[in-house]
Amino acid sequence: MADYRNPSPLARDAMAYVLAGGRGTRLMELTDRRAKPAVYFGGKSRIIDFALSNALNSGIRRISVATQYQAHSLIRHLQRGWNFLRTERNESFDVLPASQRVKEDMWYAGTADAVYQNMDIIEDYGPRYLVILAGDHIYKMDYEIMLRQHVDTGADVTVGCLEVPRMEATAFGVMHVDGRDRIMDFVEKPKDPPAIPDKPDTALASMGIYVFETKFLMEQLRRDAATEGSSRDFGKDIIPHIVKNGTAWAHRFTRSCVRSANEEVSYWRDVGTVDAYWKANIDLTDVTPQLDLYDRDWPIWTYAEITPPAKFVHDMDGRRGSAVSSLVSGDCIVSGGMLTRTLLSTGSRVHSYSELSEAVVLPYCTIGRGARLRKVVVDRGVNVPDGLIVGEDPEFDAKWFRRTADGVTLVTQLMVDKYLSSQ
Ligand code: ADQ
Ligand code: ADP
Repeated sequence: MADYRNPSPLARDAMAYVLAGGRGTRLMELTDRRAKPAVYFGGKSRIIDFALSNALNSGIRRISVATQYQAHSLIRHLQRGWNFLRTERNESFDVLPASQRVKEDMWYAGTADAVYQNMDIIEDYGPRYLVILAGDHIYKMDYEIMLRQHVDTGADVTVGCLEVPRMEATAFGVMHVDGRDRIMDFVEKPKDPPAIPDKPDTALASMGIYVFETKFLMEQLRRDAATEGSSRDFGKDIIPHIVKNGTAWAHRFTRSCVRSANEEVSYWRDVGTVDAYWKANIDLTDVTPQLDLYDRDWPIWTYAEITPPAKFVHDMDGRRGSAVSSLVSGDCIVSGGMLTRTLLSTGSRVHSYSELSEAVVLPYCTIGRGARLRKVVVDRGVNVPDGLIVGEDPEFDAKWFRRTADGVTLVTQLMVDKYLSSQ
């Protein structure tokens, strides 16, 4: 972990620029009204808290967040939870919504444009390095180590990367590196991803994390903005251009990327689909999950309301009102009901004779008497009616709710309302 008494000169000279404008369509109704980075994760946090906490824990004290799609709840979260960085301490925190800058009617065309349109704001602060981050991944990473590598190699750009199964690499930028990890070739989302030599089933994928010297990036953004036909995107335009015409190095995401890591393995998840999202949340209920949220050396900061403690009350038979292998947040009352491998976010109520197993329940839900929910994601604020059973009859689940190929059912209030009005 970065030493706060002696902050590293590289991190102190860097700005983290978080791209948080993406829609995340594969999360279906979870991102109908909020951007993917604002989706809740792990009971108390939102997805963007991971990138922001990484920046903070790495010693970075200048942070900007570019927002676009359905930004309201994201901006509200950032203002409530992350607005503590102070100009008078040479710190800064800026939320940069699209369509306020270059031209009033212009949204960010691509990820590079989301930086280009705010060049003047960045240059005003004058950070020497820019750490460009995606706001929609779950991981812990010390960007100071990446900055150090960037300076040591003298690269024009350093790209964070990890090994993924080759067939999953179609969703990523895929690179080919030489023996010293200099990037020789980079293709964005290839249909037939090239394998790592000697590892035919594996490809080296970009994490969408880049380190640049600010001056160099600004030159590239100006050049790209003047290039006919560019989509103004890091993965499609900026990075391939630098790989061809400059020096690009890969920074490998391994366990040693977090100096304090308690984890046995390096953990990084996209949680871009309902299945991946459900699984990553439920994995937290393992006895020793791969992602340790209780790691005091690498805290995941968030905005969280001050709440009374979670409370468990037994039902009339004196049997239920319990949780095993479960995470229960503040202001939850389990008055009867049994939770197994379940994650209950802030402010939920679980009533008598209900049973929840492998359920991810977002904040402020009510689970009615006798409801049985298995392998579900319940959106924020859903009133699950008494006696509703989800996760036992695939046909019923698919008819009224959103059932995935892996058998996870997503339940929103709109779906519940439709079901109830049909009864
Ligand atoms: P993608 O997964 O396609 O590829 P992209 O849609 O470019 O990701 O979004 C990257 C980040 O920028 C996300 O955090 C998203 O929320 C945000 N974003 C998207 N459009 C934006 C906009 N117009 N304004 C502001 N923010 C925006 C990228 C790279 C790949 C790499 C993967 C890793 O292009 O090379 O492999 O990320 O996930
Ligand atoms: P969060 O992401 O904090 O959970 P909500 O789920 O409450 O936020 O709402 C997500 C977004 O949808 C917010 O921007 C909120 O203002 C908006 N919203 C919530 N309910 C409605 C509604 N009934 N009609 C229109 N917008 C809504």
